Amino acid sequence: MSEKFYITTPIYYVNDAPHIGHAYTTIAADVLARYFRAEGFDVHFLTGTDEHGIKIVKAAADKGVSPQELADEVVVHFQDLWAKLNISNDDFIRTSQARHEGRVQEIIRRLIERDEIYLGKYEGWYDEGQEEFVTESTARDNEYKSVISDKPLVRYSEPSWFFRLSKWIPKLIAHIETDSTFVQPTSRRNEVLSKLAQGVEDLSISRQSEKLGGWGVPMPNDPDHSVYVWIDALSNYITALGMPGIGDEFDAKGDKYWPADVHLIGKDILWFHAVYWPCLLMALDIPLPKTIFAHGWWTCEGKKMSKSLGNFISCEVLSELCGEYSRDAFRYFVLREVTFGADGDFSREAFGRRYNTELANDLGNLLSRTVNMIGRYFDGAVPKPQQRTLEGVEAEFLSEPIKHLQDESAKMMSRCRFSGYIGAALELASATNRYIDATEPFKLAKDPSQRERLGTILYACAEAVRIVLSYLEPFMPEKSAEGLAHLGVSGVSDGTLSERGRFGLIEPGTKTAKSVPLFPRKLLDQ
Ligand code: ME8
Repeated sequence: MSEKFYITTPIYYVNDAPHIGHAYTTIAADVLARYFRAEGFDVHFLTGTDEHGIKIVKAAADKGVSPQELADEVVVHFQDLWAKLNISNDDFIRTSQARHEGRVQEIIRRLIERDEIYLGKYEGWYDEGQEEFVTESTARDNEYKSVISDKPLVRYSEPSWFFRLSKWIPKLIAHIETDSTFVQPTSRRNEVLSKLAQGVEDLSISRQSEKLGGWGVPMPNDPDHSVYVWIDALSNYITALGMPGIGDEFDAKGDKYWPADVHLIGKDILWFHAVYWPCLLMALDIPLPKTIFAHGWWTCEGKKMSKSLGNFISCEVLSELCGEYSRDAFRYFVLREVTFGADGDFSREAFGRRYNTELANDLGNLLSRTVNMIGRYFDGAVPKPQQRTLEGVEAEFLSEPIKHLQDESAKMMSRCRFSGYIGAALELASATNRYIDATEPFKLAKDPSQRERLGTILYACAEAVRIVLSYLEPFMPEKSAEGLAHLGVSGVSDGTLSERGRFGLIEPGTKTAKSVPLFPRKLLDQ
C-alpha cells in the first residue's frame, strides 16, 4: 500500500475576494501535493473557506446581504482562482457546510465529556479583523488598536465557555522542544516557545449567538452561544475527513490520512495552529499533525499591499499576470523568488526579469537548442548514443547536478525548500548549456567522422532537459508536459519522479516535435 500524504492550506475568510497572499500558500500546497503524488504517495490535499465569525457578519451587513449570501458569492472567487492557477485540491471545505457544523458540535461534546471546558466570563479586548483575543498589555502597547489592521480593538464583557488550554501547555512545550520538525521554520518555532514561556491562559471558545446574529455553530450544550470561529475553523482539518467517533475511530478517510503531514499557513496565524490546535487535539486524544509550516509575508512593489496604494495583487491582477506570462510561470516565480519561510516582495519587474533569465533563456533556450539540433542533424529522431550512461565529458558536466537533484530533491520538498529545489533543477539546465558550449555539437555536425560523438552529445542533452522538465513538473505541470512533448518523450512518464529522473531512459529513435519557444522572451520596460 502506498504511503499517504495529507496537506492542508488555511481555510480563507470570505469577507473579501482572494489575492496573491492566498494564492501563494495554495500554490505551495499544490506543489507539495503534486510532488508527493508524482513520488507515488496517496495524497489528500484540502483547502476551503472560513465562513463564520464577526468579521464575516460585519462584512455582510456592510454589503446589505446575509452572511450566507456573502459566503456563497465570495467562495466562487476562491474556487475560480484555484481553477485558474491549476490547483489540484482533492476536497474543498466550507465551514457553513452541514458535514462540518455537525462534526464541530461533536468535537465540543467530546470536550464537555472530558471536562475540558467550563463556563466563565470573558472580559477583555478583541481584534475583530483577526478574530483574536488580545491581552491587556499587548492592547496597551498598541494603543488599543489592532497590530495588523490598526483598527480599534473592541471591549468584550460576556459570559463565555472556556477551554482548559493552560493545562496542556507543559505537554505542548515538551512536544515542540523534542520534535524539531513540528513547527517550522526554526525561527518561528523559537518564537512560539518564547511566547509560551510567558504563560498562557485558558481560552474563551464561545461567543454570544445574538452578537453574531445567530451565524456560526451553536454550542451543543448552550444554544445562546456559538463556537468561537477559530475553534470552528481549525477543526476543518479533521471534520473534512469525517470522524464519527472522533478520537476513537475516524471514518475510512480519517483513518487513512490523519494525522496531517503538513499544515501550510502564513506566519500571521501561527499561534492558533501551533498552540490552540495541538492542545485541542491533545484534549481530544487525537494524534498531532506532523508539521506546521509558517511561511512569510508578501509585500508588493516594496509596500504593504493596499487597494488605495494601487499595489494590490487581486484575483483580476493575478489573471492578467497569468495571461501575460502563463500560470505556470507565475506558480514558478512566487516559489522561486523568496526562500519559503522568509518575507518577500512581489514586483512586476522582478517577475519579468526572472522569467526572461531563468525560464526563457536558461530552460527554454536549452530545450529549443536541443530539439532544433536533433531536428537539423538527425531528422528529428533522438540519436543513438555511444553509451546510455554518463561517461567522460558527459559525466564531467552532468553527473554532479543530476546526482544532486536525485539525492536532495526529496529532502528539500519535505522541508518546503522550494527555491532550492528549483535552483537544483536549473543548475542541471545551466550545466547542460555549458556542456553544449564546451562540446560544440554545431561544429562537430560539419564533420561526418564525428557523427557518433554528435549523437552521444545530443542524446545527453535530450536526457538532461527531460530530467529538468520532469523535476519541475510539480511547479509547472503544463509547461513541463509541453516541453516533454517537444522532446517526443511524453511517454517516458511511467514510474515515480525519482525513477523518471534517471539518466538514459529515452529510446533512441524517439521522434521529437517541432520546437516552439516554451517561454517566449518578454520585452521589459527599462
Ligand atoms: O486567517 N503574504 O484567513 P485569511 C503571504 N480564516 N500570505 C498571505 C498574505 C500575504 N500578504 N495574505 C494572506 C485566516 N496570506 C483564517 C484561517 S485556518 C484554520 C483559518 C495567506 O483569509 C496566508 O496563508 O486571513 C495567511 O495565513 C492566510 O492567507 C490568511 O488568510
